[in-house]
Formats: sequence, C-alpha cells, structure tokens
Amino acid sequence: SKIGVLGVPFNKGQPKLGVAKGPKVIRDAGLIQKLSEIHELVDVKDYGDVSYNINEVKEILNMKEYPHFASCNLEVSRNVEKIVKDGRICLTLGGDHSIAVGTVDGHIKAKTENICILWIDAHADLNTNKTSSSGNVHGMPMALLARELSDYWPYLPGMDWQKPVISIRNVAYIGLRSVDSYERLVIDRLGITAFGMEDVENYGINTVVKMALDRIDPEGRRSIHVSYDIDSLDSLEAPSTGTSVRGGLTLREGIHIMETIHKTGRLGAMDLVEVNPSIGSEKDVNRTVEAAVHVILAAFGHSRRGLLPKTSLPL
Ligand code: DIR
Ligand code: MN
Ligand code: MN
Ligand code: MN
Repeated sequence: SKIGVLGVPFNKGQPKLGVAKGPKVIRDAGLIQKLSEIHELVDVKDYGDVSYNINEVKEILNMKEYPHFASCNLEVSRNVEKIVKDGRICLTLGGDHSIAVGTVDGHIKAKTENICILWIDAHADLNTNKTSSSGNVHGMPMALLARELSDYWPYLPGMDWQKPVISIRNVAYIGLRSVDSYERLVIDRLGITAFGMEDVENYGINTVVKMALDRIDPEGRRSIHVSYDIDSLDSLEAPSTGTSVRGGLTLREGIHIMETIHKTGRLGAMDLVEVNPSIGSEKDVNRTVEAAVHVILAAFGHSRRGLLPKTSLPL
C-alpha cells in the first residue's frame, strides 16, 4: 500500500502549546522507517509539515483563534486532497483535533464525497460556538463537518471552501466518556452511532468496531476516514495529551480497532492527533508516542502474529 505522511504542527484549537510538537516527536520515534518495514509492499512518502499564512478574517464569537483555525485548515485540506489524489492513504499527524476539519474536507474532495468517518475519542468534539463552554475549537470539528448541523452555525468567513457534505449517518464514535450535555442532546436527537466505554465493556471491542462499520458503511464501499484522538486511550496508556480522561481504551483495544480497519482494505485517510510532549515526564511522553506509533502501524498492516521470512532457509 502507498502512504503519504503529513504533519500539522497546529496548537491553536486549545490552550496547551506543546501539541504543536506532536508531528516531530512521532517522526523522531522512527515512524517513517517503521512504516516502510511493515512489509515489502509498503511505499511511504513524507510530505513534511503544513505551513500557512494567516488570512485576516473577522473573529467569531466563542471560537478562540478563529482566523488561525480557518487559515490552517484550508492548507490542510489542499494537502490532504493532493496526497489522496496521488493514490496514497493520507496519514496526518497533529496538532490538536481542530485540524480534522481540513483532513476530512480534503479526503471528501479527493473521493467525491463517498466517505465515512470513525471518530476514536474520549470526547465527541460536537460543540458549536453556541454550546461550547471552553471556546476551544478542538471541541468543535465534528459539528463543523456534519451536514445536519450546518444550520446551527453562523456564517464563517474564510471557511467557504469547506462544505459540510458528510451526513452524520456516516459517522461513528468509539471511546466516548466525556460528553458535554449539548453534545449528548445532539447525539440522541440525531441518532448518531456512538459507542462509549460502557459499550466496549458490554460487547467487546471486536463487536463494537464491526457494529460501527456496519452502520456507517453498510455496503462496504466507502473510503474510511479514521480520526484518532490519542486521548481515546486510557490515561495510563497515553498520559501526554491535553485533556486526558481515565477509564479509557487499552492500547490493545486501540490497536485492535486499526487492525480491523486495515483488514477492510478501505482506509482512505487517518489522523493521529493530540499528542503533547510538553505534558508529563519523559517516560510519559515516550509511552504516549509509542502508543501512537503502535496504533498507526496497525492501521497500515503491521501484524502482531509476525511475518514469515522473505527467503526460505535450507532447513
Ligand atoms: C470539551 C473538551 N468538550 C470542549 N473537548 C476536548 O472543550 O468542548 N476535545 N478535549 O478533545
Ligand atoms: Mn478530539
Ligand atoms: Mn479528545
Ligand atoms: Mn482533546
């Protein structure tokens, strides 16, 4: 398979600056080399980091750093669209989760709308500027992407390129355990497919992923976008992230999700966001980055069963 890696060192969707160093620490852990070693057929190209010029658009009430958010995501969308059109699965390294507006938009533009989204997160990221109590844009990307929520937004200058064409029926959550009250209302009213930690306990992770895929892509012909917030994992597995919540997915469950997605053969794009190396001890950071790398390698076909040797030994 062909992979394109894109870094987005963006931190303005939330207040903790270190998340901009996510792409660097994940690359420094040897990601590109490890991807290319999964098996002979993997072809990895690193497209480097996104940079952007700030467009002077007006501020939006209760959306902190809105002009940066709008400007950066336009560049993210252009880059992801190009990488997917190059015939590669686009792996975007964040940065905070607000960059998923651009990654999903770019994926949609490259695949002419025929996509579905698996949002792996402790949080629903489904606030609008009216419901958010923090004003942090990383808590809003899913609400910006969903067609059914477009009437709840004011006009957003500098975001005309972003069309909310994805239906919330083609979106599923896994890992939820910190959902704000208006987010809960939206999930219930719109009947969004949302598997919280209690569902992982009730059904097990294998059944949860299968049920999620069955809901968002019943015919098995959509390009799958996985937006993976590292805070979906338990705080013990991924301590170095801005809004960690205890009682989350184990790394085994996190890997299992991506192995299952890999087996569909329809992964189109993946985001790995919210790794913040400025949080916690050196040991915490290494543990978090290692977890991120494991999850990514599983997505691109690394097998825990091991591979047979390439050449046969004269045994
Ligand atoms: C909260 C936290 N729901 C907010 N969201 C986070 O600020 O809107 N998302 N941490 O990742
Ligand atoms: Mn998130
Ligand atoms: Mn989160
Ligand atoms: Mn977060």
